[in-house]
Amino acid sequence: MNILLIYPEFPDTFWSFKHALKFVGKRSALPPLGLLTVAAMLPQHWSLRLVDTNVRKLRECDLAWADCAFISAMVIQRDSSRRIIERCKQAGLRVVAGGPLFNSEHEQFEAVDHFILNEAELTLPPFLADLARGSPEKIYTTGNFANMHQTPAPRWDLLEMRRYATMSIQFSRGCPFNCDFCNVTALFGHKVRIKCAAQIIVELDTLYARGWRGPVFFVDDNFIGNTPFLKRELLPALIAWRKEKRGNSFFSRKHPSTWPTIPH
Ligand code: B12
Repeated sequence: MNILLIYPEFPDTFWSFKHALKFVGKRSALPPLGLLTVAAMLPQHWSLRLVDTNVRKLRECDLAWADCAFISAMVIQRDSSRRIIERCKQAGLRVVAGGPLFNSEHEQFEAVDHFILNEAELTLPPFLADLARGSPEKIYTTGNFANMHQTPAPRWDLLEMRRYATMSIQFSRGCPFNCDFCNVTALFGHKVRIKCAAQIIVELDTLYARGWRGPVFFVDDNFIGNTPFLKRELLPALIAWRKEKRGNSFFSRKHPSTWPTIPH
């Protein structure tokens, strides 16, 4: 099975950094980490091709090659998602969609064949099993949260890394707090779920081995949500990792969606 993993284009907003990126010779700020993570959960004998339309165009030959399209998007990519879904359907592809946009409003996308909602660690395996049996359903969803110890390392080999300003790693999901300006807990829950330090080191080693020398963004909802683990295990592991390496800096976030006054 030939799978096209497609990331729709961002509109020209502040957070797309479109104009600033030209100064550093990059096409996009960050990779589509959701799609790269989902790619690592797909059967190994499937052929995968990533098209991040922020980096390059979706070509007719991509569509002709594929049997099926996997699309991920945020709400801000709504319009470009619609255009891509239409092209995929015209090309006769089966369309599978997941990620924040479809978690928020899947009912707005009638043309999509299958929605894999919430965390793919939980909802993708039943879809793949049903697909193998020849009877996949329209919607896969769950009220549970995934154990991140089972989250595979992203498929960095699918990415044209040099096109991006920053690489990203996700260490945890969820946040223990209840801030009225943020919807992270509604999406990912109050319990902070974490990867173990060894998983993070494998991800960093892979990025380094593939030649990445640049910033690494920890995209966590709240990087300091599990302070004891951070102090005891992750930070010492990161400090030790960096001692032997050159060229990588780390940063974590105060997410823009928690700054309600910033235009987008
Ligand atoms: C990194 C990040 C960014 C980066 C860009 C990332 C990129 N790829 O280019 C930056 C900092 C630029 C950014 C900006 C914005 N962001 Co942002 N961002 C994130 C963040 C923190 C991490 C995303 C990530 O890498 N996650 C890790 C991956 C592994 O998780 P995932 O994508 O959810 O994927 C999992 C599942 O969703 C599923 N899945 C995902 N895709 C698919 C596809 C298929 C086919 C399948 C089967 C499954 C599947 O499987 C994965 C594994 O479980 C999330 C919060 C979060 N915790 O996810 C917010 C988040 C995605 N952002 C959000 C928002 C609102 C924004 C802004 C609009 C903020 C603003 N006020 O301007 C801007 C818009 C950007 C723009 N260009 O205009 C919202 C989206 C809400 C929504 N319903 O769309 C989120 C969820 C944060 C929130 N508080 O609600 N963002």
